Amino acid sequence: MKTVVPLVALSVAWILSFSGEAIARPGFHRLHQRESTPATVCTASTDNIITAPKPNIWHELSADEIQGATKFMLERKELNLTDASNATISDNFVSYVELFPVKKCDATSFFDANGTKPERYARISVNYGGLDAPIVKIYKVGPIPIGNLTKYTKIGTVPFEARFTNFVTDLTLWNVVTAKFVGKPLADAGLSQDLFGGVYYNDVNDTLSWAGLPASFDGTVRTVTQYWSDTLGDDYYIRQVGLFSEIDVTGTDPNQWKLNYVFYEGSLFHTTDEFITAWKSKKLKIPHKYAFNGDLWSKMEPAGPYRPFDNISAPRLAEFGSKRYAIDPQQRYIEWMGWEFYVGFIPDTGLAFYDVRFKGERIAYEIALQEALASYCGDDPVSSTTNYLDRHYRIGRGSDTLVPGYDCPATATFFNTTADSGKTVQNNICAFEADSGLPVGRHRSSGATSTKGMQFYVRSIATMGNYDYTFDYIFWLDGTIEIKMSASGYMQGTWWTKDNEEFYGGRISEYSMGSLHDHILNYKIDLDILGEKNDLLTVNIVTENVEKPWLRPGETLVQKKYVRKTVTTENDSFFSTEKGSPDFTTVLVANKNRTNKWGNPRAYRVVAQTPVTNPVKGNTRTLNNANWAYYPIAVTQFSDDEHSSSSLYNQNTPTNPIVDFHKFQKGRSLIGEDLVVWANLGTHHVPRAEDGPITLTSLARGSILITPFNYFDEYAIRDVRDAAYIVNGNASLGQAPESCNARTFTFPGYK
Ligand SMILES: [Cu+2]
Repeated sequence: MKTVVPLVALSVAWILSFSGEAIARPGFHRLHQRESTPATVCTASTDNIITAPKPNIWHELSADEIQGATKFMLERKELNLTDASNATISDNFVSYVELFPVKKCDATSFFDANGTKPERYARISVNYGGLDAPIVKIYKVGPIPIGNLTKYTKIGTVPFEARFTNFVTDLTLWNVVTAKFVGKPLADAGLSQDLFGGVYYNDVNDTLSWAGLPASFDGTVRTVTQYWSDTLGDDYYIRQVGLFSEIDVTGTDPNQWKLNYVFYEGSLFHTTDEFITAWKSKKLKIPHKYAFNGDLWSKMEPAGPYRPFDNISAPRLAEFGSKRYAIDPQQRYIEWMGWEFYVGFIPDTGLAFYDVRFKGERIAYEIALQEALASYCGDDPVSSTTNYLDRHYRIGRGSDTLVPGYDCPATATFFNTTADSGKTVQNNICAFEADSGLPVGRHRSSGATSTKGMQFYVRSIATMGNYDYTFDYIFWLDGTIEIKMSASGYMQGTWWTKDNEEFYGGRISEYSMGSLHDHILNYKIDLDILGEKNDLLTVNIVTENVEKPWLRPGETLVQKKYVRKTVTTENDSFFSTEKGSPDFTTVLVANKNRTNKWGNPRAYRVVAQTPVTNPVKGNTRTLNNANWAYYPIAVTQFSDDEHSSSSLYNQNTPTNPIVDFHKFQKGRSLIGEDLVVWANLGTHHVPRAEDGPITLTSLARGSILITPFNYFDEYAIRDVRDAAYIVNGNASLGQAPESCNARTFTFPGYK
């Protein structure tokens, strides 16, 4: 047996030049070689600050830009606007301000051809509640900052009842009418105390609460379908008491609003009087009454005996002297191990990535979440109609400050963002390098090779009411990008009944159950493989039954084989899971004019690793507003007019959506064109007791891989030095042992 000791002093590291101040952007190819020295202490590492090659033109609007654009609109007397801070539902006010998407040709001209920097514009929604026929108008305002050339242009309208819920102007009134229509009559009669163990008068002594989803089918009528819970805290999502109701809140005059119904244990009542009469008559079916028994099952305080060694702090990441990545914090630009990219943050969809390059070449112009569908079912008015399109609730706005050391490693670099309100949100993006714990490449024969599977993460976590979506964008050493979503937080539960559980979910507590639902998320992946002119190739696997000369007489060979195809138009580029749909396992965006050393077109492959699709067609809540959810992968020709597969307002316009993804399928050519891949990830969430109190990320997750396919001549990790390479007992080791507690090792097995 030979003993091999680490040869740290001989290892060579690529590290960044770092003076502690801003330096010119090194670029991966400009890094200089320097001998590394072993770290002897674990000191806090510092950020390597660089200057991005160009400004981040995709950066969300700053507070100054938002305030400037809003003030500009307020000063236009002809628009007749009220300051949003004083507005009521029947006023005209600015309800949303975001960056108007940058045109791709302007961006690439600026980045690639030294063109002028694109002007910035705002997209502004104005709620016109003060009109006889209320409406939401959308304006393009700019250029900003505001100057002599700034003007506003109306670019669209949204039906008023499809607007998103304003917590000041809308929710306050809904609380008032809910108490008037439901809470007070049921409490005054003593019914709510008897059946639900509490009361709701919309005051501080309330012991019941309600939550609900505003819904409209075409933006002309607006209803709030409500489930009722106790008021223990922010866990009301799974503490239902068995009461459901629906109010009609169409229009801007609360005096016109009305109760549609209350629903209890399978019985629907059009008035509370009907409900109270049935309750008093003792004819009401009451399988069980809700009574808060002090059980805090829905809280998350740790309890129970310690697991062995759990009194000891768990291992954590450490860095030695310097981080191995560099950032321009102002431009939110990052370089790591050959990767370079800009990070955007869109108020309604969160993290987005632009000009993503690997080893100097642009791989993607844009990678960004588009929409998140959570589609439920059930035997009650809420579960059966819940189809959240979370963009409506603004995923970016829901992404709050992260917990260092827990949400992200303590070594991470944290970034702030600016919300659409203009407020700075601290540390709600983190970026860090981490060891996946899995070698990205390894083999052992007479010797051994093992390359550490380091990964670079950019993460944010959005809490969309009950749910927490962790959004990860993971960059691999080999040129792969992994898009990953992991869900946690509270399920939207419902009142448990035996019948409901039989078909629609699983019981998780004495009173409540989780409802069967799907999470499906859509991403825009605008790949540019060695230029914008690309082709869509598929490699499908079929079986053949053939005769071969080496077989015995009469014997045939059954085996699989490739069918290679160039998809020529959008008629064949919407890949679904339905029978007869083309196989989407190997979808390539390729540059046919650029081949690798072996003659194959250089390409990237998009793999929908969790190809969950919406199994429901015809549901009125998802008629045409989430058509992307039927295709794990769809590919279209790029158009600035098809910037996104969804919109802020798709939630409440299922019959006439602002964006109908099916309209992207125009039959356009995909030959030598700029291609956009729209890919889904997701999970069918079949509720289990272990989803209580909160869902865990071990199961509730999905991912998409974007990975090189004949893009290189060989694997792209040969230049990675943090690897063990052992031949004939001689070890060449990378940076791995350079740690506070370097572990020497023996390598048995040689004769
Ligand atoms: Cu779920």
